[in-house]
Amino acid sequence: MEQIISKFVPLSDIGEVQAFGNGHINDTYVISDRSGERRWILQRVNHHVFPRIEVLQRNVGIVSDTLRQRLEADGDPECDRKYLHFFPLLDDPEKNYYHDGENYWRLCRFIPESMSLSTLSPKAAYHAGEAFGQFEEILSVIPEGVLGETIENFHSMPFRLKQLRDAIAEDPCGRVASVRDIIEEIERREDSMLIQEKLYAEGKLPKRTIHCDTKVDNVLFDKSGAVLCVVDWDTVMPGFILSDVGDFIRTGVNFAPEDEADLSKIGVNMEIYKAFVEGYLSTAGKFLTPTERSLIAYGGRLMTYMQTVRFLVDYINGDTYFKIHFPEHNLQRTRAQLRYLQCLEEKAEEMEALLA
Ligand code: ADP
Ligand code: GN1
Ligand code: MG
Repeated sequence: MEQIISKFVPLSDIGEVQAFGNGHINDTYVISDRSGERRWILQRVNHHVFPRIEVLQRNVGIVSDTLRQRLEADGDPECDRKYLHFFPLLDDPEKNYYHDGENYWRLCRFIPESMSLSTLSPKAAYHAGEAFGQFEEILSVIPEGVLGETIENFHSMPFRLKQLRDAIAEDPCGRVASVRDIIEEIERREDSMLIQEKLYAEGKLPKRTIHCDTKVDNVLFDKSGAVLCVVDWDTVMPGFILSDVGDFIRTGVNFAPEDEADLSKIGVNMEIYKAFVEGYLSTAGKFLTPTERSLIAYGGRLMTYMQTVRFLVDYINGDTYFKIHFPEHNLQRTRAQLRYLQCLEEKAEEMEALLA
C-alpha cells in the first residue's frame, strides 16, 4: 500500500490502513500517515465492473473540476469538504489512477468529520434531496457527449430484463427452480416498468447528467445532518432523473436496510419521503419538466424493481457482481427488495397525492 500511495503523494511512512464503507463494488480503505494528521481514501477500482477505466477516471476528474469551480465561484468556505479531490500521479500528472500491472488504484482526499447514515432524520432526508438536485444542476453545465458511459445500459430496464432472461435460460448454478415465485412477480410487472424508455422514444422525457447511484450510503453528512458531499461518482452519466430520486426512495425511505432478513420490518417511511421530495424540489424544481416531477414516486418503484432484478440475476449467476457477506446474501437482498416494492405499491396513491 505504501508503494501505491507513494505514486500519488510524497510519503515515507503510512500509519493505519483500514477497510472502509459499505460499498458493494470497489475496495475502499482509509489510510492515515504515522502522525495521524493526514488521511486519504484509497480505492482499488473493480475493473470487472468498470472495464473502461480511462473513461471512468476521466469522468470523475471532470465531475470533480466542475463541482470545485462552482463551489469556489460561490465562495463556499467549506469547499474542500464538499467535493472529491483525486490526486494525480506524481510522475504523470495527466493521470489520476495507477495501474500496478493487475489492479487499478486511485487516491482521494478523506472528507473529515463526515459520516454515512443508515437511519435518517427528516432534516437529513431534506438535505439529501436538496444535494442531489444541486448535484444535477451543477453538472448540467457539462456539454452533452463529454462524459462517457462507464457501464453500458447501466439503468436500462429492457437490458436488465434481458439479463434476467439470459440467466434463467443458462441457470449456471441450478438456482432457478428455487426462485420461480420471484420470477413470476417480476414478469407480471414488466410492462409497467418500461415507461421511461417509451416516454424517451416519444420525446417526452429528457436525459440529463445524473449520479445514477444515489443510495443513502453514497451521501456524506456532517454531525448536524447537513450534507457535505455526494460521493461515488463512478456512474455519473447521461440518464433519467428517475434513477436518482428512485434510488434514494429505494434506500433512504425504507425503514429497513436493502438486505433486511425480517420482511415485516420493511416499509415506506412517509415522513422521510416527504422531506426528501421537498428537498429535491427545492433545487431540482427549477429545471424539472412536469412529466419528470409527476414520475418521482414511480421512480422509487422502478428502481426497487430494477434492483430486485439485478440482485436476482447475480444470485442466479452465482454471485459474481455484488460483494456478498454470506452464501444466500443476494437471495435475501432480492426478497427484501421485492417486499419493499410491494410496500411502495401499497403506498403509491398516497405518494402520488403528496407529490401533486
Ligand atoms: P463503492 O463503489 O464500492 O460503493 P464508494 O466510492 O461509494 O465505493 O466508497 C465506499 C464508501 O466510502 C462510501 O459509501 C462512503 O461512505 C465512504 N467514502 C468514499 N469516499 C470518501 C471520502 N472521500 N471521504 C470519506 N468517506 C468516503
Ligand atoms: C452498488 O457501489 P455501491 O455499493 O454504492 C451498485 C448500484 C446498486 C447498489 C445496490 C456500479 O452501489 O448500482 O444500486 O450497489 N453500483 C454499481 O446496493 O453497480
Ligand atoms: Mg458506494
